[in-house]
Amino acid sequence: MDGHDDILSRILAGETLAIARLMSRAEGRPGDVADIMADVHKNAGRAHVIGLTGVPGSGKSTLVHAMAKRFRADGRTVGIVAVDPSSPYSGGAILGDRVRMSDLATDEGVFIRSLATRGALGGLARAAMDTVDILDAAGFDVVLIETVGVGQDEVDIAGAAETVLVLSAPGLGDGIQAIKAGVLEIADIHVVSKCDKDESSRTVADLKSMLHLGSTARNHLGWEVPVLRTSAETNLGIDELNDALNNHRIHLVESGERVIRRRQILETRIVKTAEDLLRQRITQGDSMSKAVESALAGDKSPRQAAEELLKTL
Ligand SMILES: Nc1nc2c(ncn2[C@@H]2O[C@H](COP(=O)(O)OP(=O)(O)OP(=O)(O)O)[C@@H](O)[C@H]2O)c(=O)[nH]1
Ligand SMILES: [Mg+2]
Repeated sequence: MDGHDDILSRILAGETLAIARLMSRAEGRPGDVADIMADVHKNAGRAHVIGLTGVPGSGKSTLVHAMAKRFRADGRTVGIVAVDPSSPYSGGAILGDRVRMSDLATDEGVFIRSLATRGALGGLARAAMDTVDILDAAGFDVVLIETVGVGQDEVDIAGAAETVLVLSAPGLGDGIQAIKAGVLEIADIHVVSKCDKDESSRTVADLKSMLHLGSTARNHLGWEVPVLRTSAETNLGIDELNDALNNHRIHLVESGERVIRRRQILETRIVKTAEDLLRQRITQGDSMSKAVESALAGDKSPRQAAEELLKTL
């Protein structure tokens, strides 16, 4: 059994095996690694954490790949957290991601981790954020998180990044409309992918008019949310996206928004983790079955039973 200090120093030194092992433990049995994760968290905070979300098939993985290559060209190391969508229609994409990512897989400066959604048990957001912390503490310069912009958890995960990219693509059933309400608003940078396709000008125009109409959920303190066009096929817009990401980071620091953002991110993490812990506690033991029995017998309403259950904690 490795000692705590030994694991920590191996993580901080960026040792691949130690990183992968801690990720697995943090994902599966977070309670067992709470102390080490606390030290990992203390050592995190240097990486540029970028969240990328968009509807299934919008080109997220392809763009992540192109961005990772661009960062590597500047000598920056990259951690990638791919949150696999649980939706059945995207089931095939997981293998596709692996194949597409494979030329990065042999690069020592890139670490790719796929996280599986774990259905009703939840805990995905917590696990994703712990994974980001590990990569950050291990010294990766940029950490990219890819999530599908469909489930609330997935949107929250992408939203809990310093810089949030929302991807739209032409030809995906009225692309812009298909994206979950509220997702467009979390963007610091909008990207329209697949701009090698003719219909993409239409998508850009639709997006711009929607952004013009809607209010933004975030106070960006002077940051103008750009709408960028990319094509992973022709490499169009990848340099511009890289510039925008760098500019956004500078903006965060100079405007003071970074502190506000960190506060929001921590709040999300604490709420998500508290939800996890609470769910675990109320479903363990026999208090739950007692609560169900009392509701079934008509002695208590579901709400009264729930309140009673919380009192037993
Ligand atoms: N023409 C064109 N096709 C693209 C581009 N980017 C991605 N695609 C294609 O779009 C499809 C989906 O790309 P992915 O990168 O897997 O999309 P995703 O958003 O990660 O998909 P999920 O993970 O399943 O949600 C693939 O067939 C890609 O080859 C692009 O810039 N131009
Ligand atoms: Mg993908």
